Amino acid sequence: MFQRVSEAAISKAIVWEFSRWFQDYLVSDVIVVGGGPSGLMAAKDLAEAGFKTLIVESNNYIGGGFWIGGYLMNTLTFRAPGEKILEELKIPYKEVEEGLFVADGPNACAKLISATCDAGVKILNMTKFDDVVYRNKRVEGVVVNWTPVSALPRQITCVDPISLEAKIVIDATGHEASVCKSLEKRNILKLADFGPMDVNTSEDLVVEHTGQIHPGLIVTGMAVSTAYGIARMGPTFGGMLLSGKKAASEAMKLITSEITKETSRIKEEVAL
Ligand code: 48H
Repeated sequence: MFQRVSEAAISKAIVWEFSRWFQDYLVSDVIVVGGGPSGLMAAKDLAEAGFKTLIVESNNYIGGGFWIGGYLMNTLTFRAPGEKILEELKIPYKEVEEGLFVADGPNACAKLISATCDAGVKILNMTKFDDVVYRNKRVEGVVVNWTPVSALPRQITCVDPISLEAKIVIDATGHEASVCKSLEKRNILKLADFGPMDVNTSEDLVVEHTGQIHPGLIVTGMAVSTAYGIARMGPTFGGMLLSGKKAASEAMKLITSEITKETSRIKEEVAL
């Protein structure tokens, strides 16, 4: 029934295809660290707009906290206007009271991941953010290693990481805010910690504060709460999706304005 191929041909297909696209993405327009709802949303919008976008995710699976809602119950909640994004992603939902919606976690997460992949985003899973590439007082990439390396016994962990470059890095690592923390460690940024639960203030503030936190670095999703000391919102996800959308549009603005500046610089140089 199946085509006869050699075992080596299968190995060659994997190595050839992976190294082909990986080499291409050693330099991207945007690197999104963390593949939860905010990171996926940001990456999807960026790739749809034609930006070369790579997600770095430490887990084997992407989706973060979007597979499961609260208390290990896989029903997700969204407050209006979050349902507009569910419609955009063709995720079925129900209104349970005015402006409060529920959706099935596995279906919602699978649809968001599928839309992200269809948009052309490349994904490095089992890859852990370790540090930033920092030049000219701005973030210009990430230093990564395979996740299992961090689980190796200390005496055999002398495995150096590698670097990936980008015009913009987005910290979408959730509560950890790992990229922001790597700058805090060097006294480049001062972070707060997320505040206690208050859903009615938190989601608006998260979206409001989503944006560039340091040259070259945008923060989105729950990492925004950690960075700015905003109240947590519990298992409700409209804020994460809208924050991801805003992160994408901020990244596009920054990249476009850099291109405009560079073009005028070249024009001036040619005119001289
Ligand atoms: C690579 C990493 C690293 C690393 C982490 O937690 P997430 O789902 O993040 P958000 O911000 O998109 O969504 C938050 C939401 O799920 C949530 O927890 C809410 C709303 N909580 C409210 C509350 O009150 O608690 O996803 C983050 C992703 C995960 O997939 C991690 O594995 C990944 O980032 N990640 N990837 N390198 N160092 N650290």
